[in-house]
Amino acid sequence: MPVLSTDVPEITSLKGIHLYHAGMSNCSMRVRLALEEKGLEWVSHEVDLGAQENIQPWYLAINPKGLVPAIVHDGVPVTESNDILAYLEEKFPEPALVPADPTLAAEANAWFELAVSMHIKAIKTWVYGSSLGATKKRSDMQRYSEIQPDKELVAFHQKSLDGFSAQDIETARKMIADAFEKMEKRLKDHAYLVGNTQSIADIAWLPQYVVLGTLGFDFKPYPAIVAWAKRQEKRPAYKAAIGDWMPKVPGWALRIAIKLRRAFASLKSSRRQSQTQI
Ligand SMILES: N[C@@H](CCC(=O)N[C@@H](CS)C(=O)NCC(=O)O)C(=O)O
Repeated sequence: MPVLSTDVPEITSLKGIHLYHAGMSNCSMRVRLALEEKGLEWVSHEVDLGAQENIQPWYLAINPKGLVPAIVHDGVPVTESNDILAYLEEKFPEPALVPADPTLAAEANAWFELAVSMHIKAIKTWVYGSSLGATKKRSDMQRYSEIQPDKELVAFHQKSLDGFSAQDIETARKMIADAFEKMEKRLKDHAYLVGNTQSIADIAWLPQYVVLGTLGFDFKPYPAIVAWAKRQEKRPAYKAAIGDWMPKVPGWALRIAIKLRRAFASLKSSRRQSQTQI
């Protein structure tokens, strides 16, 4: 489990739970949901990914991979959303988010692992390829590739700058659709993904629904997932963990704003290119 050791006084002196996160980051949403479901107090530190704050030295001292989320609990940094949830479960077992029954616990972990395993190849590829576009600048890539030990992530960001192919995006969509079909089957006659209570399985997947839905993924084929998400949105944890961190405009307006931003950026870059060619 990435519980990291550090001797940086600004980190070791922190008391309580400090969360380093970003509003629309689905991995951050998971940790916020777990903290809220467990009724824990936490101090928010928003990390501006657009401004590359995540690869500044002060943040790399907390998470050497430069990724959100991370927590610092009583001076100890813990990274990776699945490991943070396991850590919180161990330190704050009530209310339990991992079922006591070992078979159900294995099922819940399998749902969580499925979400983690699809993060780059499916979720991020669909989100950035079909909607957001690149969030790094070409000039950031040299430094990023030097500090980022996860080479899949480096390749991902390079590809988001070079452009995903239609095939990449379709493969991602298909992987997501396969997972949602599995969820739809389960949720047709069950209130939760595992057992009869909220678990890390629901916490792993609700953020995917929220982010993909906001960016225009088609949920019409999945009425049971939509009904589950509506129930999830009524939980007291939802507002503090997700609702309060979402853009204050409806999804359709956000999608138009993203398209305009991308069109403007590509116009600027083609003007720059034609100026250098003259
Ligand atoms: N495996 C990590 C993935 C975390 C991750 O990819 N976070 C994204 C936001 S959702 C991030 O920090 N991206 C910044 C970057 O790639 O530079 C986890 O589960 O916590």
